[in-house]
Amino acid sequence: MSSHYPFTLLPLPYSYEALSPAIGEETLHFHHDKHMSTYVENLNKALEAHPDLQGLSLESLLKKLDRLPKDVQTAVQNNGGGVYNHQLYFSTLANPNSGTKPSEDIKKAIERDFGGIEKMFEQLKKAALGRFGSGWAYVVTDENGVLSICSTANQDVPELCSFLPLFTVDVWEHAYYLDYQNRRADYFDAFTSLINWDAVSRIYKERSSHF
Ligand code: MN3
Repeated sequence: MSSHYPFTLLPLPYSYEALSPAIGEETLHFHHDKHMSTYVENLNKALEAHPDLQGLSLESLLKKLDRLPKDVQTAVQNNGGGVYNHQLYFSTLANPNSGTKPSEDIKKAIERDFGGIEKMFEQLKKAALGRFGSGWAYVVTDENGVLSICSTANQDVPELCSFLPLFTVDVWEHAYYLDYQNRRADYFDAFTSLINWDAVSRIYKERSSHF
């Protein structure tokens, strides 16, 4: 994605079949090419009349949400958040056979803060299933590298509560309905096999370099 307006839709970093059967080809086409694409378009539309905001990165826009002009605030919250969340979601998934591995640093942090990967997924699942309606559940780090679970409604982002996300599960129905209908728990269980640990470890390292 370009770093500021006009934002563009990044292609998926894998083929549309890559996550099948956990997440099917048709779901990925709709989710990426239609849903995510609409957030990008609507974010650009919202910024069209605000040349003063057009040089800002997506993270900067979201961080200064409270100080944005009223007529653009909700549009940036919903569509900017939509772009941010989907970018994170799609870029931290991979085919389960691609052999990605958690780094030693993140492995240690997961052990220390959750008691292991399975326990981390148990807590993330609780947040994902507990989110009423549409939203997201994340594994996040704080400024000291301590990991925890966070959940947001709609397209809100964890930056709004000063957490730095490492990866996320989209629990909007559009993310799983074609494959799982109402079975959000089954979608979640399949999702855990798709984590791109190389990407997540890289993000943790980037976040950690600011600590
Ligand atoms: Mn989605």
